[in-house]
Amino acid sequence: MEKKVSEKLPYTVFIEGNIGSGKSTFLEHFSKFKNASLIPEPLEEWKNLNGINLLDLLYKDPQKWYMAFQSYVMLTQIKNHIGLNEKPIKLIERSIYSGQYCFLEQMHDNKILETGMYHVLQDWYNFIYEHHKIQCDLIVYLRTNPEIVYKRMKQRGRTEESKVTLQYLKDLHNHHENWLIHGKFNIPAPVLIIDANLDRESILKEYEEAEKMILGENF
Ligand code: TTP
Repeated sequence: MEKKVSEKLPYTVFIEGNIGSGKSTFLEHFSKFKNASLIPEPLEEWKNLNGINLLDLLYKDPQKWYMAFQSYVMLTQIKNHIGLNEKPIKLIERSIYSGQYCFLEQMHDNKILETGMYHVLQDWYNFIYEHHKIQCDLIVYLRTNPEIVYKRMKQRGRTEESKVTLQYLKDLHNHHENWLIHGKFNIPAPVLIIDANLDRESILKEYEEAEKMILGENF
C-alpha cells in the first residue's frame, strides 16, 4: 500500500535565535535545496488578522494584548508544525518551544503576564505536546550578542518594534541561553550553535560550511 505523505515525517530542523539574529537570512540561504520545504515565521498573519495588527498592539500595550498575541502565535506555529509536507526536509523558523520557553517565560518574569494567564497558556502548550507529534531532529541556534541584534533591529526599522529596548533583547537572549545552552527546559533535539554575530558575507560562508551538518544524510 502506498504510504500517505502525512505518515512520513520529514527530517525537521528548527531555526532559533534572538530577534534580529538572522533566521530569515538563514532560511533564504537554504532555498537552493529543492528537497527542503522552508517555513518562515507567519509574521504577516500576526500583523494582519482580519485587518488587525496584533504585533503592533502587543508592543503598544503588552499587558492588554500579550495573551491574545501569544495564543495566536501558538496557533500559527502549531499549524506549521503539523502541516503536511511533501519534501523530505523541513526547515522551520522558530518553533512552539521558543514561544513557550523564551517569550512566554520572559513576559511572565517581567510581570507583563499575570500568573493566571501564564498558567492558561502553559496548559495549552502542554495539551499540544500531548496530542500532537512535534517532529524535531535538529535545532540550529543562531547565537548572538544582544548589542549586535539591537543595532540590526534598529537598522531594519520594523515599525512595530520601535519600542523594543536593549534590555528586552538581553532578557530574551538569556532565555534562549537558559533553554538551549543551560538546559533549563526540554530540548527536543541536538543543538547546533552558529556564531551569528558576523557580518552578512561571513555568515553566509558559515552557513555554507554547516550545510552538510544541518541536512545530515539528506545533503
Ligand atoms: P522573531 O521570531 O525573532 O523574528 P525576526 O524577524 O526578528 O527574526 P530574524 O531577524 O532572526 O530573521 O520575532 C518577530 C517578532 O515577533 C518580534 O518582534 C518578537 C515577536 N514575537 C513574540 O513577541 N512572541 C513570540 O512568541 C514570537 C515567536 C515572536
